[in-house]
Amino acid sequence: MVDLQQHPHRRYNPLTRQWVLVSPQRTQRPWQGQVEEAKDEKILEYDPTCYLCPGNSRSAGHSNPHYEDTFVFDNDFPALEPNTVSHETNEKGLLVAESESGICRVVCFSPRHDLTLAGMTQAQVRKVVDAWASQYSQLGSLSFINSVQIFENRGAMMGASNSHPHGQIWASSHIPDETAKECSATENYFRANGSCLLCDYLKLELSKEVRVVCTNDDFVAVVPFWGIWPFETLVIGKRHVTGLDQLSEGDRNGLADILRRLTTMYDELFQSSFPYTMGFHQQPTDGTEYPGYHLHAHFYPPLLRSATVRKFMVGYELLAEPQRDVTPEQAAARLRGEA
Ligand code: H2U
Ligand code: ZN
Repeated sequence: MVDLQQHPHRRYNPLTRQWVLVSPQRTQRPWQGQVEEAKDEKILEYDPTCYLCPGNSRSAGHSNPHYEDTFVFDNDFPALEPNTVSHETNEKGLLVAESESGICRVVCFSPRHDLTLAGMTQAQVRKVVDAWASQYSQLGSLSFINSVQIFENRGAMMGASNSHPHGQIWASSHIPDETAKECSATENYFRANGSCLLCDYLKLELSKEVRVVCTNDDFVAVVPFWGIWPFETLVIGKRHVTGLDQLSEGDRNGLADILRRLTTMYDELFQSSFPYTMGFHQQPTDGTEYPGYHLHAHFYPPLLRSATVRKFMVGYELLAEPQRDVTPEQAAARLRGEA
């Protein structure tokens, strides 16, 4: 086997059926590009100007209750609306459009303005897991909702508008592209092999250990073999379930534990509140069974080599395919605090 830590090569992502170019020989190159300002501002426990803190008012005259753990509300500026005008456009297969309807919600993880998932207790994160699971079931059971995307944008670098710990849910009538890509790849794999792609992948990763970042009895976090972002991770359940709604009590505690531990490892890596987008991929809620679909979460942090140097998807990556220098194996070792 050729040493993948030495030579440029491509890796295949079986979930999306796309490739990534890996160039480990480039990690030594000097950095003269943009450097972000390191911000170390003091965040208050309660911010009277925050639109997510308990008791405060939001836009459109709504005010938040004095909530004690999580709080979910309909986004006041939703990207999707339940009652859109239904339409379809198709001119020669070139000018194609269709209406899209849906529901957008905001999930406050904690009444405390200054916390992050890493700083919350396992019991507090468990409440967030419960809120996500219940939203998935609730929204997914609506006849016009066929896919539920739960996500968190953490940090100004990722476009989060507010440091209060919160995430979003966009539930839509159509199955969006990333979910659809994964669905078709995992269902094809299931039909061809009679087993689940992520169950099989997890067995391989647990036997090799090199890309594993942390584990508990129920979940594993790995830097995927095919990751695009330098410190991208995938959180995979050890048991095959298709959505958060199917997690047992024990699994939910396990998920809360691994989310806390992983986000703590991220913060420790560059001694800062690590920015990322994270989100869950779950079975579509269109009434079809997807036996090959395995619940998982992706973490996509934008940092390249330190808290102040970020990765941009530009040039070759926009025009040809994504590329990385630090290998997934090196990134996993750094996240484990070994390198
Ligand atoms: P982000 O920080 O990821 O942008 O999420 C905050 C969301 O909160 C955003 O989608 C919504 C924005 O539309 N929001 C409200 O629903 N009400 C408000 O009063 C302000 C912001
Ligand atoms: Zn707040």
